[in-house]
Amino acid sequence: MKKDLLKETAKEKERAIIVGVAFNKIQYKFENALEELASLCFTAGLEVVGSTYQNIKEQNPSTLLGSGKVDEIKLLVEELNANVVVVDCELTGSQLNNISDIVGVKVIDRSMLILDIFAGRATTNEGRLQVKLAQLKYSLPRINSITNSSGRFGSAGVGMRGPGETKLETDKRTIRENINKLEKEIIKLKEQRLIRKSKRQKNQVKQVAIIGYTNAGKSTLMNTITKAGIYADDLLFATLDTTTRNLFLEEGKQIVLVDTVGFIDKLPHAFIEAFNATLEETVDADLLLHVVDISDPNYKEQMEVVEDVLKQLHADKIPRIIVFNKIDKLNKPFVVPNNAVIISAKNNNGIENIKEKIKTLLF
Ligand SMILES: Nc1nc2c(ncn2[C@@H]2O[C@H](COP(=O)(O)OP(=O)(O)OP(=O)(O)O)[C@@H](O)[C@H]2O)c(=O)[nH]1
Ligand SMILES: [Mg+2]
Repeated sequence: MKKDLLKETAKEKERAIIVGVAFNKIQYKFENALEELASLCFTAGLEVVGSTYQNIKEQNPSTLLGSGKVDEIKLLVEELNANVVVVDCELTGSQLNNISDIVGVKVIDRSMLILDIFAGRATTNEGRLQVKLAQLKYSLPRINSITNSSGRFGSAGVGMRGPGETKLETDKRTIRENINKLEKEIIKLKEQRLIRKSKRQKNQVKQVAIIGYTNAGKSTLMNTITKAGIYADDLLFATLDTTTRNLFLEEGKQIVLVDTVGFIDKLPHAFIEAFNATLEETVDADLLLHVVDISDPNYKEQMEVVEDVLKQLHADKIPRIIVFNKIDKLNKPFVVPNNAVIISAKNNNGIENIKEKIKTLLF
């Protein structure tokens, strides 16, 4: 036992080359995008040893990236002794295979990376079911390349983590059967959720969902307001399962507050499909608290991503309060717009303003 543990700790991290991708953008902050991709890699347990990027003007169908870029990546892999390449967008199965054939190591895309992080994070039954479903939906059209890749490069490591203890089945039919089974289980859970919802509506309790980009401070805010004791950490996707708490504002004014999974740029398609149940907590809300990390240089882009995802969920018409968070990290003056509050969730600063705004908007 002890020996195995030693082996485990001594095991070297996979060494990754990360590849930023934009599609015919005039201005694109590759530096910021690569920084976020590197954080995702770190969260997934990869060591980033090198990076490159490409603004793709004409897509090369077989590898997406231009052939010169793929050759450059091959050189980087050899020079830096990397054993995985992470590309910052979603790739088809054959693109994954083709790039991997040229560069000579495993290739994973952004969606695989995010789903892999989710697989390591889900703690509730529902969370695990949804991650498993998302992974299966992602892998179904790519099954050949995933099988090839695990054959060539071993079935361990990032991008190969099975949902829970099981390995991804290699047979398409089995995958389809599993997808059906999971969808049925999730529907059952959804029914329970609907019962809870109708109870809530009968009692006329309003639901407020805390939403926002990953790492914005949603769980910290939830903890500060309700003493919920939720895991909050400087990691992307620290929260994967929703947590619900009652919050008493004043006599006759009680709400249900929900902490939700964070959003991120280029969320995997399979995620939105599979996480319907969790994301419905957002759609069902009477009010959204959109938490923004004002200290992040990319906060405007992150707000746009959140707005985009809300549109995809048809939740963009729900009234919302913008909560600019981490004011303690800001060293320049900031003019707060009318529909917003500015707080430090960590230092318990400005929280009363949120409660006041909620009261005015909901009661
Ligand atoms: N300086 C500062 N740090 C904060 C503040 N609020 C949250 N943080 C830190 O930001 C990090 C992320 O906080 P979380 O509450 O986990 O963020 P989240 O939005 O729930 O993130 P995910 O669940 O990963 O999407 C943690 O390290 C927090 O301590 C704040 O007001 N000021
Ligand atoms: Mg969280």
